[in-house]
Amino acid sequence: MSEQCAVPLCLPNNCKWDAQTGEYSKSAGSRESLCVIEAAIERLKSIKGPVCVVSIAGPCRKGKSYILSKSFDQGEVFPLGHFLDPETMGIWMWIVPDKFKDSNGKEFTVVLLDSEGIDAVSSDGSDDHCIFTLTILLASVLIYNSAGVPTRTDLDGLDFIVKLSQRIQLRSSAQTSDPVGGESLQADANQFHKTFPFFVWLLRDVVLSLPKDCHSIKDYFLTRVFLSDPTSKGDQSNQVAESILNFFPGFDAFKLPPPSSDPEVVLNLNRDEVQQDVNKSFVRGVQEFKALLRSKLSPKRSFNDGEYVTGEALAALVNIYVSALNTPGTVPSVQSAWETFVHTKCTEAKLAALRVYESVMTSELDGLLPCDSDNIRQVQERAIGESMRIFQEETVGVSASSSEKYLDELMDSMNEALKRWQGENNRQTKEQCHKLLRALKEELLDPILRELSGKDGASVSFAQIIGGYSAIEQGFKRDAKGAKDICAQVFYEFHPEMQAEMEKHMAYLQQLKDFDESLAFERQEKARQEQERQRIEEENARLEEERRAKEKEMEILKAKQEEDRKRLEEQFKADMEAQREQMHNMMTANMEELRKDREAIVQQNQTFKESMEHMRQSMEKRNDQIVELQKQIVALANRPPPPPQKGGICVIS
Ligand SMILES: Nc1nc2c(ncn2[C@@H]2O[C@H](COP(=O)(O)OP(=O)(O)OP(=O)(O)O)[C@@H](O)[C@H]2O)c(=O)[nH]1
Ligand SMILES: [Mg+2]
Repeated sequence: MSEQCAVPLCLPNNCKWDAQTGEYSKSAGSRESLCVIEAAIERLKSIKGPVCVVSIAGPCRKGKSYILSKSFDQGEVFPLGHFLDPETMGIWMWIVPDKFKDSNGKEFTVVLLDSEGIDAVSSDGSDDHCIFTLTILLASVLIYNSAGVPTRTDLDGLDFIVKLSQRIQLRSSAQTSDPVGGESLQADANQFHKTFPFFVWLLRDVVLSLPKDCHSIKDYFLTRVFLSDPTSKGDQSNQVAESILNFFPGFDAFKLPPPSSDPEVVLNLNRDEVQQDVNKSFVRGVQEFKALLRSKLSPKRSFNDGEYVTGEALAALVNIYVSALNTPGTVPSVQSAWETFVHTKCTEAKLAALRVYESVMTSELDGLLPCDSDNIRQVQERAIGESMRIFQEETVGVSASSSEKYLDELMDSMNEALKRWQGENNRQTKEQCHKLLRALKEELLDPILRELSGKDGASVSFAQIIGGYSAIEQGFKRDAKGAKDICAQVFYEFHPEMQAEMEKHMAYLQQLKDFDESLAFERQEKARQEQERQRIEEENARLEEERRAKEKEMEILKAKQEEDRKRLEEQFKADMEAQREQMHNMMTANMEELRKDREAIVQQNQTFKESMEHMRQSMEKRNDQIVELQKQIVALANRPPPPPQKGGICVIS
């Protein structure tokens, strides 16, 4: 299969495409459903950044495939038909290799979708507009391509545009009281412009000039073709015109002259040998159309304000939408499709990030336990850094508010994992410390104690016993490995064992001339204080680590929110501009009522303010958590030392 050719993104069930050879054929069966082509999905998934989808639709055999590839200088990526039968079936896809940039300098990829003629299936005897519906759902810019300048009556045939309001649902049924019913769908229709593509009507083979009072073909559309007639309210043509201006966020029109009067040239428009015979006005027109399209390109928006669609997201949406279109009685929902994608993507990103965390922890701590808790924390910090990087990379396009929940879950899982690592480290520390203490005691104190209970017991001095104890303490400090607080705890807990031992020799001890009870007590008290000091230090370090991890999480969210804010502002500005333009279009087309409705919607539009407020609140919440941790750290550091314990008679313990 040639890499220089478009691939089908989805085909009717009665069409076949061989991924190996690129061969495409139509079988005799009837058309019942749409099939998504995995090879195209794979290509889409490889685009990690935002995409702008330019789709073309319109009647059969009107040069759609030609103009779509020509508009992006892509050669003959979409096969042209030279016969009367429709050539393109389903939706074919080509990813433009050059990168484009939006007004913020953010790169995006242009995906071209060439669709079958609107009337291609009616020749099969069915009224199936699934392909058109899918094209609308996927596009950022829709080129509606038709021959000649339509008259008002020609609009009558475009009822599939009016029917979009029954074929697409904006919000998920959870948010509407009447899932597929009329009312909620009507309410949706008023908001379609939030996710629908920009509508460009491209007229081919236009030879006639514009009337004097029209500055442009768009002006002609608004004042002639779309002009609302109050006496024929509810007419099909009125409804089509209103739907175009109401559902789509923007409208423009462009006309192209015929490429040539010579049928041979027209038929072979892509061949080098006919290029000198192509009308210059056509070539110029194509260049101007290219420029018009360029001005409309921007990353595809998702259902949620401030989020955009990546190649990967588009691949997921294709699958979700096609599955809805194939299910009788189901209307594809823009919101639930996006929510499904966000949930799947963020869950995958969380799991991938957690795997990275585990692998860093395991590889760096393998064979290192028992070790100082600080070592574990340092590894933990590196592992969190790596894991967050993955999470951020995997969730591009998804806003901070949508990904926050999953990031919190990821942090919780990593904290749980840290506790497990620390628990294991504490266990191993304890085990080793016990072993060490026993060995030290056996070596350094037991011989003295044996002597004490022997026949020469009287020759033992209390200083000797204290010396043995000090030697154990030094040996322990030198050789104990692991969590410091646990070492100190084990050392302190070792005293009762010693005490029991000492009590056996009490009678002898009290006879020793240099026996000093308070000195013995001091030793125990020192061990207790050391244990407490280490415990506080550990608690302090733990809180400090928690604070750093929270800060890291906050950094990620801040970076995401900063991007969201920029994008929201940009989208809001573009929205306002588009709304104004579209209201102006409505006014020109005499659709005063529609214009007023739109104005009311614009005035109610709180999303920008709400999103900003949500961002501010979530930042504040995290800031508060960090401040609280900081307070706990200070409080812990300033805690007065615990009072000495009043114990009974102690010897060494
Ligand atoms: N008259 C005319 N013919 C054109 C124009 N542009 C391309 N063609 C020719 O029209 C024929 C069909 O072109 P396609 O691009 O395959 O048309 P299409 O709309 O994609 O056709 P289907 O996929 O079958 O719906 C080819 O022979 C083209 O060379 C144009 O502006 N005017
Ligand atoms: Mg075609």
